[in-house]
Amino acid sequence: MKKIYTCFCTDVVHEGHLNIIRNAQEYGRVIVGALSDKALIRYNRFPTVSQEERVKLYRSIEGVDEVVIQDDMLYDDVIALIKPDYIIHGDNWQSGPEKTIRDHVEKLLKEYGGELIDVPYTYNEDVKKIDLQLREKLAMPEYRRKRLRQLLEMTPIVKAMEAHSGLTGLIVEKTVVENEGRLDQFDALWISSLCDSTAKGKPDIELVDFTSRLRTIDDITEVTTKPIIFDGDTGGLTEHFVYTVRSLEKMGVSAVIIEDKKGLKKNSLFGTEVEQTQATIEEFSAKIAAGKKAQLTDDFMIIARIESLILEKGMEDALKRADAFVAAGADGIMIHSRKKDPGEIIEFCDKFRENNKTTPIVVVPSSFNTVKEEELAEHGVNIVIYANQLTRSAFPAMQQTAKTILKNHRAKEADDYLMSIKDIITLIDEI
Ligand code: SPV
Ligand code: MG
Repeated sequence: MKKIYTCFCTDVVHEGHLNIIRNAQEYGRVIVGALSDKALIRYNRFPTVSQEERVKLYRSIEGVDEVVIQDDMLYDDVIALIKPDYIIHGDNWQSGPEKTIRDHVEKLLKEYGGELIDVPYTYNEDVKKIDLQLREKLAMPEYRRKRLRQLLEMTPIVKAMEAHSGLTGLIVEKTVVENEGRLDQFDALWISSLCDSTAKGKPDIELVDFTSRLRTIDDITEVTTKPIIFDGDTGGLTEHFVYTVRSLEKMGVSAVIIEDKKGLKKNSLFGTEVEQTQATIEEFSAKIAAGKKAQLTDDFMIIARIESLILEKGMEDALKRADAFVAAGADGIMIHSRKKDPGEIIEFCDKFRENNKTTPIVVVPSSFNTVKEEELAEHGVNIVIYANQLTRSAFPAMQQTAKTILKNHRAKEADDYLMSIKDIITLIDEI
């Protein structure tokens, strides 16, 4: 009997999937691949049900003979294992980023005379509604909050990108690229104090108050589903920080990162060029412990950021603080550096990992930007944050447009830098 294979990554079976199975049954024995969590988070959106539940769900579909796990978005392994005579898929993958996966499948099938069948993709009001409901579920605070911890279990390195508005949030949420035949996307959003302040034309000195920063989070949570890591600066007074923790938890934020500085905080990338004071280990440990005591869910993470390398206090001081902050209850350690060379960051990670294999390490490679995610992961880094690149790329583009219009006394010459009016007015999906 001939074998026909399809790969599903859905959490809810709708008419479209049933249509694929109905069509498949005409060709032979129907094998469904359940895309694994690890592959799914790069290919599609985060699952709302577990891998095991998806397998169970697909098994229950009438007409499905077997369900296997597809552990990679590329089909090489399943094709080698199953050698299906046919692969069937909705024709929506004939264009867009998924086309690269389709092209690869077509090539693999050709090698042994297999055949690719595209069936018309089903998209009607019911399917649209299911899609929106799943998105909505992902965006809900109780689901979103725990997602950072879930991602840490699923992927070698969580990739977070800066957002400071609804629009930048959408860019982080929706940008998908094709890279060496696979799709890739960001996992999480970083709400940077630098970029949140800069967007308001204010310096990064904890001047933008917490109420305003909460508004930024609101704008972003309204239009996105990915987990949020909030830059909490110094955390402020311990007596205030405990309230901050509660507010962030309630909003569905996954983690706050607070840095071990006190007094007037300046941006770390100034380093020792400006006066900045580090809190003592005891002071900062007490703040972490108070925050941990205040939090109500197990999902939320308080990550301690160590400024010893920034303030040139040495590696030993950084490592001593890391151990102390973990002992005080920190759920992760962020180590920062403003050196161009990643050497001191790598050294810290290696030394910290000698005695601590599990506490997540976070890095922000703004200065040491030559190092790749894979290398950081090899040294035990779990979260990489691209902290300010969207802001820094938007600013020169806007400035160039402003200058061009001023010089020419009209806007025509700026056309080349601009997206079309049609594109901007249709940029945001309407319900
Ligand atoms: C931020 O993005 O606001 C940060 C990272 O805190 S850094 O600007 O490098 O200090
Ligand atoms: Mg900051």
